[in-house]
Amino acid sequence: MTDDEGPDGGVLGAALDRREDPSLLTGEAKYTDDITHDGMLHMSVVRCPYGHAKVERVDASEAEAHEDVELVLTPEDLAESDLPGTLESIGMMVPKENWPMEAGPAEMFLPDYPLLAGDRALHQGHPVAVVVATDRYVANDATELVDVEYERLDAVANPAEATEDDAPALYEGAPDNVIFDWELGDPEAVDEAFESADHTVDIELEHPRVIPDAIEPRATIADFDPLTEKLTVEMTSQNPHHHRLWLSNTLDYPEHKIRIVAPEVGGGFGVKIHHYPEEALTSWCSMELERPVKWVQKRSEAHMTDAHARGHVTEASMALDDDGTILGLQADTHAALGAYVSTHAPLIPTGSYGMMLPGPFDVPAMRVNVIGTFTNTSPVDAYRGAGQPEATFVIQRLLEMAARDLDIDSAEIRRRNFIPPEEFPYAETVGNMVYDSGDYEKTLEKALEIADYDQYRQRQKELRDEDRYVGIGIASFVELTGLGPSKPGVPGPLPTFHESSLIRFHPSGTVTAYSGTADQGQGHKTAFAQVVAEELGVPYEDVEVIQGDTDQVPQGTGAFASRSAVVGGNAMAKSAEKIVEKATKIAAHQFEADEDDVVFEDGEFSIKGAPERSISMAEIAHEAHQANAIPDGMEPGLDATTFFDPDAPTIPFGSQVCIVEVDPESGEIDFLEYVAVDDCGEQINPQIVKGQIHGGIAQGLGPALFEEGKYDDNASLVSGTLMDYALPKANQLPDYDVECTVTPSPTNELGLKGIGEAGTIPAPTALVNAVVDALEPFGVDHVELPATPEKVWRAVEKGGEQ
Ligand code: MCN
Ligand code: SMO
Repeated sequence: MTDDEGPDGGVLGAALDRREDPSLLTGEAKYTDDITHDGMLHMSVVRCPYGHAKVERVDASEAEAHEDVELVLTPEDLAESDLPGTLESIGMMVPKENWPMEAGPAEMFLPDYPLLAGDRALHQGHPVAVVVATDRYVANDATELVDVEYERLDAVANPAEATEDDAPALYEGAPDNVIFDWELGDPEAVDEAFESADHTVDIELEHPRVIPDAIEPRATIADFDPLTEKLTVEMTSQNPHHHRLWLSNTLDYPEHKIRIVAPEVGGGFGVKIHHYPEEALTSWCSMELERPVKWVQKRSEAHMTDAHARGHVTEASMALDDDGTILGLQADTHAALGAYVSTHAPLIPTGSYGMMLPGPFDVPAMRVNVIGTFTNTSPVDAYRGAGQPEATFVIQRLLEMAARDLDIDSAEIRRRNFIPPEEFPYAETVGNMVYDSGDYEKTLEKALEIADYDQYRQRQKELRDEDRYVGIGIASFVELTGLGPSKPGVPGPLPTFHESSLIRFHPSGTVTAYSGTADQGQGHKTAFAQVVAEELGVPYEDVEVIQGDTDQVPQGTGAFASRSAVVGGNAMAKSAEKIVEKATKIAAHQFEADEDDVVFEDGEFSIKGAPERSISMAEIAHEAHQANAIPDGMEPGLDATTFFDPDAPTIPFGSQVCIVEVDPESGEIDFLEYVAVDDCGEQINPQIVKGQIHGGIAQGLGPALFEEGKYDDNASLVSGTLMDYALPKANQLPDYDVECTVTPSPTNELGLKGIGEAGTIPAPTALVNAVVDALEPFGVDHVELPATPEKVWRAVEKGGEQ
């Protein structure tokens, strides 16, 4: 097998270089901010500087008087307009009886999410007004001419404190700041497990808030054409068709009159899924002015207003028998959802966290309670891993504590608890999930072998005698990927969770393939071309892939929940199958043979047993368009469209082993080894898969080591810029050894599972487990995230006192 060939000798599964890279790496690629239109204006946003404030008065007169200012929109204008003016969250769009999870929140408090704060601004950065001017700098400066009078109110940022009696309520209808109080599992079975257990462990932890930072901030150009009445919106979107529907609702404007185009998008990681005020405000301004309007977010605005992530306060415990077998698990979590309920926010701490809490383990009894709370902060929503780094942290920290107490090796306690391979396909869990396929131990064994685990355990003992502290951290995980289906009953937000594909065969035999998903750097144009080329038997170079334009692609869902390969890839394969089916009929007609006698191999049709006479797929495409020699009554052309709605999500898995040396004097952490073994089923392109795992680990280690979104007691963001928010740099991260095992998913023909988030999920846990293991001689039993040198040092000091 070379890099140009997959396991079966074809292009599917080949580790090809990504075809999109030359333009991305040479700076040729066009991002939203690279685009200009004639007569384009620029929007800038006036934002509330406080965590919580009454908006007493907005006086725009001075800004309006500026000669280069074309428009100022205030809350009064919004109230006077006939726009709905609020954003929807999926909680609003899904009737309760159709809540896409069996165990979904029974009730939710869902307030309006206004485009512009009215009488009250509920978090720092919420838009209060917008200014449109002829030039970006004038627009920015003119925001200072809008005179807003605020009265500051008490604010709360911590999700657990938000539910206390003396906390300020964000909404009258939710005096305790509770959005939902969700419980899953069997409390009685858990009580019994804890009563009968030989051993229990418990932990109180905070999973700190993470602020996502894609290289490209959010940006929008809205261009309303008064003649055609078409609104074209170029924007940084992971899911253009969803954004079209949401914008249609927010602006009360027909969906077919809106075209969303996602140009090259410089990273999304979840942030660019959601529906925010600014894209709708830009569109509204363009419709008012009948001119193109551009808005480009500044980094400090991104920190204040992009959906944040994690932000849990948790108490959890585990019951085990004395050989380390898990008997019960319980967790009580306060999850900060911010000042408004963002698009998918309720699903993250429930479906992706609560239901995934058992991880890869056979947990016989579980109870989890999640209280989603309002806080005076930016909304919290999906971000790479979405709830599962949090879930993995809880169960894998508890298991690690139990291993230490019971004096069982960290790897061994995991082996004893994994769901065994014979339970598959379709192992059912106490989280109400169905896992499709798995061989969890295999990834662990492979990771241990690569990391030379046994040798490091030995070294660890020897080095302690030299006052050197090496620690080994293991984290095994599973993940919910490949969402759908769309139909309720299985996790998956509406409006859609299926994926479309359209394959167009041109008369010359080349192909354009359209996919409903839209990438932000994941390499879909390469991967989907591999699927199409393989299935159609045409050269890879003859296939072009188009995404990210709602007027070109029939319908779509988008790139998130690591779903594009599974749902989009299989949609492609299915359209290709339809084409092969029709082409077979044409070939039979040409051969004057029975359809059943026609074989299709390596892009050539021939008659069984008579390979000397053959017709290529490209020739058939030509014939199909010529329509001279096709069966009577057959439509000309050779295109196919598919909407693929899978029956179930896919559950990839893996294990990471992190080996560090910790300096107890300074709290500094040095990486010695970092091994990740992942299983995402079959792979379309192993090089892309590895790249995804690399990026994913970095995104998990950032919040493990340094990243923390902090608000002060007034809910003012302390980490508002990259001066105060430490993104990891390449030289601070280890070299990774990345390997894969292959356990195909039975849910889809290609046998794929998602990989886009897998690296991120176990990384914080692997790191903390390693640090705690290193510091065992100091009595350290936990280090909070992020494990900064200060926290590590304090843990050593505190541990020493015990
Ligand atoms: N792939 C494959 N074989 C598989 C699975 C995936 O070859 N068995 C390939 C796919 O063809 C695709 C890539 O790996 O090129 C990732 O596929 P998938 O796991 O389906 O994820 P999506 O394409 O749906 O991307 C979303 C996912 C998520 S949810 C986040 S968050 C994240 C991630 O991708 N954001 C990213 N990786 C990112 N990578 C980049 N560069 N930028 C982001 O914003
Ligand atoms: S957080 Mo990924 O875009 O689902």
